[in-house]
Amino acid sequence: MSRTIRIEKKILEANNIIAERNRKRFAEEGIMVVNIMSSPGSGKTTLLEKSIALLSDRINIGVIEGDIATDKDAVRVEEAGAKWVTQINTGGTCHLEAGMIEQAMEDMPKGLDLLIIENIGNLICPVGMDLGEEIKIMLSSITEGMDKPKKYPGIYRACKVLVVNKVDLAPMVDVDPDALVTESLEVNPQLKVFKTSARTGEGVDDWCEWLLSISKKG
Ligand SMILES: Nc1nc2c(ncn2[C@@H]2O[C@H](COP(=O)(O)OP(=O)(O)O)[C@@H](O)[C@H]2O)c(=O)[nH]1
Ligand SMILES: [Mg+2]
Repeated sequence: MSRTIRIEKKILEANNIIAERNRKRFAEEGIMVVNIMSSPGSGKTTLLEKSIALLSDRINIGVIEGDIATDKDAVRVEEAGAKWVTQINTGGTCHLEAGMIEQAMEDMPKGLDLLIIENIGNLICPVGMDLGEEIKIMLSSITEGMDKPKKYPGIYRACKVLVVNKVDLAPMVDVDPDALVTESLEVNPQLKVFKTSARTGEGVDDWCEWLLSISKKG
């Protein structure tokens, strides 16, 4: 039992060393880096497509896509206008690690203002893995139900920002977006909150203004 804990600690320590190297490089190049986490299907890539389309003539956005398999998300954000995109396929690993980001950045061009990392869809495993990012963002779709903030408190506590997505589906799924925000704030009162529909575009302007404000040119 104690041996398992030691191994896990070692993995995290090794990850943290690389995360610090990544953080140093981001600071030297003046790139704002955000790490977006959520369940699979909550709308991360759709929100990114919409945001990149709105912001790509104002700032240079790079994206690192994390998935178990395929380059489908990389293709989507590239078509939306991202300046630089790399797809990581973990082959089964349920989270991104700092070493994967370091490797993905080998051909990263200079001059990016904002680097967005889309993590593997998972509410547990990515939480403890520092990638060297500045801000962790959580996307929560109202279709996941009201109980997720209390059931998965770790990810809500690790993040500075919460995006409640798919608000257009509120009447269909019987979840009040404002009530979900209240539940989330009970777990982490510090969360900065956006409510969006990546389908209709509701709330996406506010979210994009914030992305612009945190980016190098904001
Ligand atoms: N109705 C509705 N559907 C959405 C919204 N955002 C994403 N979707 C849909 O949800 C599905 C999963 O979206 P995707 O962006 O691939 O999720 P990801 O796995 O988190 O990257 C797709 O069918 C999207 O069209 C939204 O705000 N409203
Ligand atoms: Mg995706």
